[in-house]
Amino acid sequence: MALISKSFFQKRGLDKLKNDLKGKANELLSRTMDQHVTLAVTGLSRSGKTAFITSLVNQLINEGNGTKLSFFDPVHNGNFIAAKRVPQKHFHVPRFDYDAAMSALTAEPAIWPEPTHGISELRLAIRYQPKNSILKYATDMATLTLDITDYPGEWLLDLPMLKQTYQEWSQQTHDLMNCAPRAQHSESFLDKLATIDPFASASEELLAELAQEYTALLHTFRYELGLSVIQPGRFILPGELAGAPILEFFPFPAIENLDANDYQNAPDDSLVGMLRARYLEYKEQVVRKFYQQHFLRFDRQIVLADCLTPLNKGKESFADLELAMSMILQSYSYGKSGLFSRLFSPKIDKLLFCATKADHVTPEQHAPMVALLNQLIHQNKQHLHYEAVQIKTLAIASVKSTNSGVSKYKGADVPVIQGQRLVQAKGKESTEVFGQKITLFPGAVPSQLPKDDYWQSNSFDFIAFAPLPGLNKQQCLPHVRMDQVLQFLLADKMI
Ligand SMILES: Nc1nc2c(ncn2[C@@H]2O[C@H](COP(=O)(O)OP(=O)(O)OP(=O)(O)O)[C@@H](O)[C@H]2O)c(=O)[nH]1
Ligand SMILES: [Mg+2]
Repeated sequence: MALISKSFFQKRGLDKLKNDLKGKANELLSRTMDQHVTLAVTGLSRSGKTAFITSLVNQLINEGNGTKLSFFDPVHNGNFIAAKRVPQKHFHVPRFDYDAAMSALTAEPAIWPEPTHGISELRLAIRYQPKNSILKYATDMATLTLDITDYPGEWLLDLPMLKQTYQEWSQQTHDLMNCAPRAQHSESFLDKLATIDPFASASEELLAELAQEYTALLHTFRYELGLSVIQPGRFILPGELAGAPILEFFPFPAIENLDANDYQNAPDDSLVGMLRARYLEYKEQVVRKFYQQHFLRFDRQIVLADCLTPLNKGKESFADLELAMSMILQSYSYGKSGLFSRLFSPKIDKLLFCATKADHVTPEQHAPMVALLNQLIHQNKQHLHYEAVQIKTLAIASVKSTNSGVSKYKGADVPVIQGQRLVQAKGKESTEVFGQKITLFPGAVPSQLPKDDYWQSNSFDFIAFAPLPGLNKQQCLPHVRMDQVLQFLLADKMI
């Protein structure tokens, strides 16, 4: 009896040990195999970043409730289990305010989330059932940790400054300020600079005052003229640097007795010397630091572009978007000759460009929207070498605010959209005034970069809409192609 009992217990002990070991091995395997993706979302101000992240999170945590994610394989194939928000990794970075955004979109009447002015983060834990990867032998439930970072595209506009001296930057910015449509607004500021002796010792107050004027000009360029090239980007979106002296400089154009040597060697307490010092400090402490502390961590990047607003504003605004896109793309130019690869070595492996607010136009205009965005990107292709980076372009609506249909006009079928018009108070960023329900064909999107004659013969009327009424926090937000976004960005990590 004692003998039987001993071998019985020995066997049980061995089994338990085997099971424990197997469990430990599985746990270790699944822990080491647990996936992690850092997703960065950028775009110029008002391009739709907040709406995009809110919708992406909402689609994942409410999966299956309301809308379909037919093109997102993990959902389509049934291996998606659930997603939930978990505490973010970096406690020093502000939290992306998902709850405030959802409260705005589900309010009565529904409103758009407030503009945001800096970087923020949010972390999701996504549970799924591995079906094809090695993980399936270890566990029937794996976790994909998704870190999402929202940051202003304006910050990327600063990258080219890293290779410019203060003199070169001043000259380039000055040239821009002397061209339409900036010239008219810049005149009095430039006239004022012309009366100042760059070699005289300058006070902090004078610098602060002129920097404020220059910043006010940048606000006019962005929010009144609808221009995209705003440098330095932090001046209109300072984030945590608001009010810091590092943001108190401006371009000082070359004048007769100011040559390259002066720009470099003017005494530190002269106006030009102080401007030079702050410019250099800005490049090191702000621009370079952003790339080192944040940009280099990103695995995947989404660049959002609102092409419709510049089309509405006209030729100069659209040309400015073209220039801004080419500046932004320098951050993703990884070829050996690229500025970026000489300064840093990023690890982004997927790059998604989205033309946002596709619900502002009728569905058959989505293909021209994508074609236009492709042209904006690929005209710079000769300068870009995306080594090992997968690129995709899509036309999306993160939060669809119109319904599309067909209307009869003079006996013919015309595609239309219907929604509640949103009137934005002029010059203000966020004041929203609701208009009436409207049904319209807003116009055709050019599928090519518009040429000069195009602007004479075409008028666009892409209007802003309020979010649809009756949205619900527990349901998926209506969208256009967010499932394709998820498919491109996440599906390969959830197999
Ligand atoms: N119709 C429609 N409008 C949208 C959509 N996404 C954004 N918008 C509009 O674009 C505006 C700006 O969107 P946000 O998501 O706040 O843009 P942002 O890039 O975060 O802007 P900043 O925080 O100022 O940098 C919103 O207030 C809406 O009017 C969309 O999917 N459909
Ligand atoms: Mg925002």
